[in-house]
Amino acid sequence: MNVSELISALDAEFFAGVPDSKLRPLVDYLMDTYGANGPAHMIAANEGSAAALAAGYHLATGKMPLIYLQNSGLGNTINPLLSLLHKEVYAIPCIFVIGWRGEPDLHDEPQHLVQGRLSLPLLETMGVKTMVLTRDATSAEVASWMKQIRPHLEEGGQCALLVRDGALDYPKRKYANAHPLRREDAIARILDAAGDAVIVATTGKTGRELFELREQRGEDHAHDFLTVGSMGHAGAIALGIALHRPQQRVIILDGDGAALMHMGALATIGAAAPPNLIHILLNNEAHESVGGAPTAASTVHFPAVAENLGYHVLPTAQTADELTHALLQLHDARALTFLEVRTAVGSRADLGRPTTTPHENKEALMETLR
Ligand SMILES: Cc1ncc(C[n+]2csc(CCOP(=O)(O)OP(=O)(O)O)c2C)c(N)n1
Repeated sequence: MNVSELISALDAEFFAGVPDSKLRPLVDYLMDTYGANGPAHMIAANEGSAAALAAGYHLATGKMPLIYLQNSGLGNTINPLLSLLHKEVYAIPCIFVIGWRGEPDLHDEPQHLVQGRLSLPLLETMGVKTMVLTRDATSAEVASWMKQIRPHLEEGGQCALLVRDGALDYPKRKYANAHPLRREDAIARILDAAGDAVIVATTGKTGRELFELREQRGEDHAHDFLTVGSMGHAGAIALGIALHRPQQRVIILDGDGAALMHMGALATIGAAAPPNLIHILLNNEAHESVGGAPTAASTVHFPAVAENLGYHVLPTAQTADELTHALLQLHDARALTFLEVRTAVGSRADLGRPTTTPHENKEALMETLR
């Protein structure tokens, strides 16, 4: 279904969400039509924040907002859904449009399987009336379903469209920035300098590139934690390791979208300040792994934030040479250190996926940490 037909059928005028690869047609349409930070469309730091933004829109206008997300982010919305939006609390009607990773009958990565299986029952348990949007669904069907559930929405209930693969169409938008350094090349240089450090990589293509680089270098994966799900939590995972293995150097390979998603973790890390922890932010100002739509990073000065939170901060690296220079300084770091690396938007078309399971990854890393 064409995205603009879907939006007319839903009769929505305000959109907030976190980008998702399955919802790329919707996100690209919203970017082309409204940009990312206007009154009609906001890309939020996390899905709970998108739901709260939507609540504010309803309070201001009385109208019904649309919140979009990948089902991985459903957990982030549960708190505002059940204690803010729900009809037994503030009764704020809204429409969720949810990209369905791990949908039944389609192959998907291990981190999506449980969430995929539970998405529909979870929504039903929370009282969210849900329609599964398939490839052959029509906008007339969506409009008639909306009519049917109108009493539920008028009472302050919520509804969701759970979007199956290929259900939405819109031409792909291209995203780019002015930075020359590819993320994969940055990770390769970081590996050259990492020695026996443990690396906690963020969700998405960073972990996939790390995995492939280890294979290319003939190295095992026993020093890496790939954080295949749980976007935004790599920093806190690394903090837990660093505090309890003080002799072990630990590197966080973070993304700007992920760092923003749970930015409070930076404060916790700064407060604990383990001297064996290095936080490297691969900042492409984009949610590159799910299509490339922007994050709020273009208006954030991460090094200044990190410095104020208690990190020792190295100069930002924008080129491969600057990165190599910064990594030399990291070698002697004896304090919690932050390094921002500016990277291009993009990745190899033939990038693979980890061939080991999350369980095997965990066991191997724990063996290293023992
Ligand atoms: C809670 C949650 N929301 C959304 C996603 C989908 N998702 C996976 S990677 C990603 C983008 C990550 O962006 P960033 O951290 O900037 O890294 P980049 O992909 O640009 O390297 C998103 C939105 C997810 N896995 N989990």
